[in-house]
Amino acid sequence: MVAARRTPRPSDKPDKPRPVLVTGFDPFGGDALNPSWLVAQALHRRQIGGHRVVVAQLPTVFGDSLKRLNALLAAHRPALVICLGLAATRAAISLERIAINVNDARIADNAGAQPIDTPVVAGAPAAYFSTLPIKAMQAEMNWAGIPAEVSQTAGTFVCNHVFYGLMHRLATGRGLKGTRGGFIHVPMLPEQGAPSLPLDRMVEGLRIGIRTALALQHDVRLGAGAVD
Ligand code: PCA
Repeated sequence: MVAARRTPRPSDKPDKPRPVLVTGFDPFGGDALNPSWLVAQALHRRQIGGHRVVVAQLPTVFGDSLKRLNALLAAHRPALVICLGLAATRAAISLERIAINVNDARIADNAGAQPIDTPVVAGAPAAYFSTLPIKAMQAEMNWAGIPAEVSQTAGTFVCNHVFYGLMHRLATGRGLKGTRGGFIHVPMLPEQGAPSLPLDRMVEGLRIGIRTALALQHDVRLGAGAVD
């Protein structure tokens, strides 16, 4: 007797590694460009640690930025999510430790909104920690000669808004079990002023950071605290 052929099921396919999602923002506050988007673009379609990088731009707008991010999370179901933004006063790649549940805008966003002391998600926890191995990522970037630091605040503008919304969705959203993520601020480009970092060093720093995050499920114990 010939054994009946079993109909192939989707689960028979060898698991394709889920992608890494990297986002950057459009220019804001009168700037002509936003290096966070240039860094993201430079990483598009790269293979890092066996995963393909997909990138997308978020608008520097409260609310709309998170709608776009949530749609991207649903579409890609990434293994890892890194949202990038510009922090013009910083000299190093800033690995953000914590997202807080507040919007308090010193300047208007790109749609003219300037919320003051509103929650990102009403009734949700006060804060979430990044689930990226930020200490290990900092160490690996520094060993490669790229300035990087752990940052204790992502501010209270659209970057923190997106960071908080991302972490809340990863903590509570369906189909995102095991997805880790966080936020990284990058400095200005040399042509924008000082302090700054050249684009190729930011891109290399991110490549190293992504590789490290994919390789390590848990962070290493290294001091990177701040006294003030
Ligand atoms: N930086 C801003 C928002 C967009 C960006 O690139 C921030 O740090 O909040």
